[in-house]
Amino acid sequence: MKRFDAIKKIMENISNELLIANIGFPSRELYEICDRNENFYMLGSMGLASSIGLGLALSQDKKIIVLDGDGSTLMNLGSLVTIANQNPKNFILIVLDNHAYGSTGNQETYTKNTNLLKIAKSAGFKNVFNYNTINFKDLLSKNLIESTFIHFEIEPGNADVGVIDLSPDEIKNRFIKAVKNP
Ligand SMILES: Cc1ncc(C[n+]2csc(CCOP(=O)(O)OP(=O)(O)O)c2C)c(N)n1
Repeated sequence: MKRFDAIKKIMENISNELLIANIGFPSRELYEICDRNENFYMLGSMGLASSIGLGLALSQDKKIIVLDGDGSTLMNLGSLVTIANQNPKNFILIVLDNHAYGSTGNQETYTKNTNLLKIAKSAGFKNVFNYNTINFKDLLSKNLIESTFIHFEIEPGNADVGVIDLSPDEIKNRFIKAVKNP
């Protein structure tokens, strides 16, 4: 399964959760599949989707889902340690691991040898799952009491989707409204 279908599967189960999407094709594919005010398309800062998600999780009660890439997770591994230790219960990090820097041409990352699921466990995440062995819908409906890391192994490949035709300000402002919306 490629990223596009993986995001589609995830979105079939989403209701009012706030979602932070990684830079590049993850955001573009999400925009094509299911644009909504609750999506924050992170445009510039590779590696920082999980940090942005953590800040949001700590500052309000809504559930946060971060869709990150393996390359970006590797770029900011320290964020896993910070999240696991802060441990907000309303935080779910899903790493779409295509073993590649997909958005810039599928150059291989090191996750063929380096196991992000084991790293998340070692960082201290209590809830660590392989997406293919869980029922994501059930997980979302549960009242989790700790932060969650989900490893979703996928094949490399970007869908033929357009760019996001929202300005950075539009993305930010409508997302802030969605965060504040009771
Ligand atoms: C600091 C920094 N380095 C490089 C880039 C260029 N860049 C944008 S997306 C990307 C690849 C991201 O790969 P990954 O996180 O694995 O996600 P994928 O695109 O494979 O879903 C790169 C290298 C950037 N935006 N910022």
